[in-house]
Amino acid sequence: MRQELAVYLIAGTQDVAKANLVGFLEKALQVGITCFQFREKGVGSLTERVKMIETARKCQLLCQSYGVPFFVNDDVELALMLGADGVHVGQDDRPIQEVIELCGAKMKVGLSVGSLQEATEASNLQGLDYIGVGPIFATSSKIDAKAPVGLTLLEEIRQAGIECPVVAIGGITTENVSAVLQAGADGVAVISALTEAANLEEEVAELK
Ligand code: TZP
Ligand code: MG
Repeated sequence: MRQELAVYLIAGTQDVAKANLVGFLEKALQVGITCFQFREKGVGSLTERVKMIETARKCQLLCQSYGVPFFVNDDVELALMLGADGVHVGQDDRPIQEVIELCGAKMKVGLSVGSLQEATEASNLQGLDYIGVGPIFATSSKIDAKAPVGLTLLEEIRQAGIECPVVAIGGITTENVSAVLQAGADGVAVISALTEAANLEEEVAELK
């Protein structure tokens, strides 16, 4: 799992130019993203379920053709229906124990944490494949994002001896990625660094 977390793209229709998620994802796969999470959420996201499922399926097929894991954000039903490679949930989504029971045998499971306590609890769960730690820095890609936790939380997690795979999220750019990895993350999950990149190929290379 650790290597797949290196450059983890999260995106939905709302995040990409001209609402062309599938086109954007294909470019990102061509230049070497290592994981993808389908996250249709917020203003500008697809509202029709049929369209949403159709788009998710196209993204999944693309990911399969590049050998890159396809994760679904929040929507356990969709992840199971598609036979996704993984599902990612937050602290306020379906209880993680339930998600592991439903999905754990079939796919990878990731959980967001925003404190040392949440990270400790997560590390004691059987069947959890990685934690997403953040938001590390301020982000404008998630309206209800909590206050940034900074690099210190990553350091504290590793100092506490928590060894599970960690992907850092929130405000990560080519400017701060080396500090983020230095602080203990195995990889970085990003929206805007890639969806707003002037040169996608260079951006992915610099995030690695
Ligand atoms: N969860 C915590 S921060 C965030 C999510 C989905 C948004 C990350 O977006 P960006 O543009 O990489 O800061
Ligand atoms: Mg969520």
